[in-house]
Amino acid sequence: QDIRVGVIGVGRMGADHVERIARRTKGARVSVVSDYLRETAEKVSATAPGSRVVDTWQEVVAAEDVDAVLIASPGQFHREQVLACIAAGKPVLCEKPLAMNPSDAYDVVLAEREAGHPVVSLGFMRRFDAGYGELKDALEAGDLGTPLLLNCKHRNADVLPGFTDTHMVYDSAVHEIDAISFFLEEPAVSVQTVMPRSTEKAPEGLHDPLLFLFRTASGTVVTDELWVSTDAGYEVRTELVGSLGAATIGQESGLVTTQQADGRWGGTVPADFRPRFAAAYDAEVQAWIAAVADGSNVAPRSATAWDGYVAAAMCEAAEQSLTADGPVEVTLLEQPA
Ligand code: ISE
Repeated sequence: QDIRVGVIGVGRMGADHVERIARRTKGARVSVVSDYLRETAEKVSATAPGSRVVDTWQEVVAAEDVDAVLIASPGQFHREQVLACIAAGKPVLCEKPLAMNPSDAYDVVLAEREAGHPVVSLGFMRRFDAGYGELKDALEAGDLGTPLLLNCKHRNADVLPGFTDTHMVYDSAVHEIDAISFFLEEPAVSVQTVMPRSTEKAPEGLHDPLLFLFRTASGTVVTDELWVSTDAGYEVRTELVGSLGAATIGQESGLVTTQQADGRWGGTVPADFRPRFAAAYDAEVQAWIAAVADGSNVAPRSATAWDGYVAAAMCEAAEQSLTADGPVEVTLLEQPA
């Protein structure tokens, strides 16, 4: 019996997930979709045979033909929608971020705690990227020794209109912020912003590029260089410098060609996160469906509601550090038992 998935929000990311579940995910199908633009929902539903459209996200959560919910709406709606899934007892995979502030994220942690069993998976897809997995394995095996530095670069060709410094933190840097939890298994205790002058292509309200410096309690330093209006393409590189050696992932490794005509040598850069992390998204959703099917609801290595809260707490400090003189402390509430 296939897991029937209801999808809330079928813009760029949600439509990509619908296509994935309809075509490639084993043991699942899309049963219901909604979007604040009904027309968009209808278009996307037409690509997933057997799915139907409803007007509101509440109807997706309540639908009898929905066993599990995938949320791909904008971040500011996540708290309310995830809380509704918990209340309905339906496993949910929510796209990052869990919330746009730590207090909203903590509400989700507490509600899941009340429910008494795991319900919430958080869509930090990089945890399912092959390179991320290899680096994690190398760290766990002790091959790299003690982590000293984690150097991250995150570049986008462009961003949607209205993208501000706050989005840079909660939408973009949040990926590296989760990488801190994933690789180092401890949150940052402080964060500092370093602001180079901005590119002339930076949209209004955005400092671009931006550099964040994080420090963990045990003394690892994390550098996160963000540049989201490169015009070039999507690039994510991560280097872990350990006491026994350094390891780098995310180097472009696709087809490299020699262009005889103009004397160029090289490859291409993916346009955005969909092609770059296609395999990671596939693996993430497949692992989630397997976890829903076996009743554990949250796949091994998946980010949890707690990871989402910790990320939000680090994001809050990162956002404050945009206008602070020195490092800003990260404060964390206690993890409920
Ligand atoms: C977007 O929301 C993502 O999640 C992408 O991975 C990131 O590169 C981009 O900057 C965000 O806006």
